[in-house]
Amino acid sequence: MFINWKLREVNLKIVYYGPALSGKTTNIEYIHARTNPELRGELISLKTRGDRTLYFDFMQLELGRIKGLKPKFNLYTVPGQPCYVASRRLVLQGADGVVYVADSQLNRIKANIVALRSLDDNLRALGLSPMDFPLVLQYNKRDLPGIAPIALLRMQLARDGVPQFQSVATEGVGVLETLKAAINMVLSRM
Ligand SMILES: Nc1nc2c(ncn2[C@@H]2O[C@H](COP(=O)(O)OP(=O)(O)OP(=O)(O)O)[C@@H](O)[C@H]2O)c(=O)[nH]1
Ligand SMILES: [Mg+2]
Repeated sequence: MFINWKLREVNLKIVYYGPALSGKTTNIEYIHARTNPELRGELISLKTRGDRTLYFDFMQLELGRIKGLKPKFNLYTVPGQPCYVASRRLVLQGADGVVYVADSQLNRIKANIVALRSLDDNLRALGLSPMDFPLVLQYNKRDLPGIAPIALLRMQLARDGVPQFQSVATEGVGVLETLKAAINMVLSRM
């Protein structure tokens, strides 16, 4: 969180985290396409030739004033491919909340767990406590065949009190609901 008292602006950072190809960039692309252009900035995506996130995606979203302050949300995605571990830690720096995007496919269960553990490790490395860090869980790709039942995903990924959403990011299902939950969580902390 960064407050510019002169402009009465509060900058808050929400990071979309998760295993490779789980749909983090798709979430942010949908948010960008669906929000009022007057309230959001450009979508900046640094991609490889194969459309994979190289460093991060970024967009800024404004909300109306709250108690005289203007909150600005900086939305980032991390690159999910295992080799970009250093980038993930850098992007996570200064985060006020995380949306963890899980891939519902049965063959991605292990990747989901590994990525969630790496999120905890990275938070700890930044001096934060994973257990009470603002987190929203999204179970994405609910449209595909061969997906794990929600109960199984919950058992493996969820923690007490963490808001959870099912989504089909490619169709925008559940995307804005997830974002709203993350925004509310971060604002209530503030
Ligand atoms: N069927 C289906 N495909 C999806 C869904 N969400 C994302 N995808 C597809 O999954 C692929 C990966 O999506 P991305 O959003 O690029 O994934 P990412 O998590 O940003 O991947 P990295 O940047 O490499 O970590 C793309 O082909 C998307 O179109 C979904 O809900 N359903
Ligand atoms: Mg991406």
